[in-house]
Amino acid sequence: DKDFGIEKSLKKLGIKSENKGVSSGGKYFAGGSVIESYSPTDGNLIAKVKSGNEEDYEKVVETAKQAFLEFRQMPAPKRGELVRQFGMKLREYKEDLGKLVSYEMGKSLQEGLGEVQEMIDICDFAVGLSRQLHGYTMHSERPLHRMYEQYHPLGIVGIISAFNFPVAVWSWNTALSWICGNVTIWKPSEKTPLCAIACQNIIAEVLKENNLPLGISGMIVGDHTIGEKMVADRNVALVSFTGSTRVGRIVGVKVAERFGKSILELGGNNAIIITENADLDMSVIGAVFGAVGTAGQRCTSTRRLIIHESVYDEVKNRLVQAYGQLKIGNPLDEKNHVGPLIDVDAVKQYEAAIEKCKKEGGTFVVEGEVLSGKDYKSGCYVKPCIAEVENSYEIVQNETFAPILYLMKYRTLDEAIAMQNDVPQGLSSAIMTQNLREAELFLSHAGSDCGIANVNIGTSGAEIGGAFGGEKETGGGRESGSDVWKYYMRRQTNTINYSTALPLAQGIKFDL
Ligand code: UN1
Repeated sequence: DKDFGIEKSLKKLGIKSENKGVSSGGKYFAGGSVIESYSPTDGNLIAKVKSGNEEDYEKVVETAKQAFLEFRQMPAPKRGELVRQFGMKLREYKEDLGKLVSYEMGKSLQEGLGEVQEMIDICDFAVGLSRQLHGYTMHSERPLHRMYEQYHPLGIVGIISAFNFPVAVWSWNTALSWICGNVTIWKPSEKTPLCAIACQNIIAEVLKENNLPLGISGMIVGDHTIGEKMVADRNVALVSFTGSTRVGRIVGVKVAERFGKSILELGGNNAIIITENADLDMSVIGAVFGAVGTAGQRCTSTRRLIIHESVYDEVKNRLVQAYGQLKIGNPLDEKNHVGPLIDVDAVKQYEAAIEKCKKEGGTFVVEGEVLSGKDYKSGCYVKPCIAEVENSYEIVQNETFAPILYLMKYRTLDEAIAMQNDVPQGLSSAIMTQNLREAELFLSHAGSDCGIANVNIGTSGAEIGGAFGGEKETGGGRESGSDVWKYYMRRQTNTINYSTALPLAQGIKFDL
């Protein structure tokens, strides 16, 4: 077995063969059961992690609460300095962390490094923001009065993240939380606990070097009982949840029940419309990367292609040809395009989806297959496949986290937009066209109903500078860029009377 330098990277990141999965700023403990992290790339055990129990959770929360009291007193630009240093550390660890992401999660090394780059970028973004947490000043209707608004930190932000972006999603939430003056507690996916520990070790260095409270960054590796505790916990002001629509529905209700805040990033069912005016070379590359990148396990993965009838056969043929050239194998080997799925459960779901698609009438133009042989001994490698379908099929209406691409045909652009919108999810969408009218209609209020709508770009690979998230069953949350920081703060309107009288608003007279 080639090692691809993994052992060295694990060592540099402070991952041992046995680890404790609960930490406040890198101070580790754990009293729960042991989770074994296997790599989907080669099926080998990477390391063990002792998970946290409910008592451990309470401890992390207590430490976070104490840390918040100190952290909120620190000026926002100084908190920005902490995030700046974190971004610098990430640059130092980029190779090692990117490699670990690739090895533990299974995405290509390029994409693993890209994920760490997203972390670095959001840090840079947040540093600038730390001096720009602006509120409005408004004119009072009363004389010698001043009115303005300000944003205050919330307290503890809970982050529940998924396996597919095991480090970046955490950093989107922490970089903003920290400059806003919040402390964070992370419950990472149980499928990628080592990536989480590595991140904790990196931020711990920065916290220690600056003599800051370790409770600023907490983490607890644990099962759903820990997630449930966090969701119900009044100490956690905001829960940022990334995962399935099924679980997100429960999280949203539970957090709302206690009038907490939530940010939900749930399933996508993203389509590219390829019009008769599309640049087909571009369309094919965009579609293939969108569908097979991260082995179809991004929330932004391209699941559906809605193709104009006049170019349908040509696009289909080009796709079949492109899929024939895909190299599937160890994602750490840079010659491969497609790595494994996360685990054998995911492989089962891939197989079930293919079967269901066939039952509903779908025809596969590129057949799916679970790969076997010495390069595929983890049992997690599958062949990306393509099926011709109707948008109304139940399987097409659902998100399957696997590289299955659905093709459908349209006649008019209105029809294509209606198909694009006619799914329960609303995350990402794209149109391939060189025609201004088509592009603008797609972006208009009568166009895509998604949180992300692109022209001549695929559905995945969003930049951190924009607000990331989607509508409908995607949950409505936004993370990362633009003015998303406002979700991480509480807003306060302040009116100050510097006159010698007490005039009431709305002209009300109240004399004693
Ligand atoms: C996710 O799949 O959870 O837009 C996030 C993208 C990445 C983020 C995806 N920047 O594909």
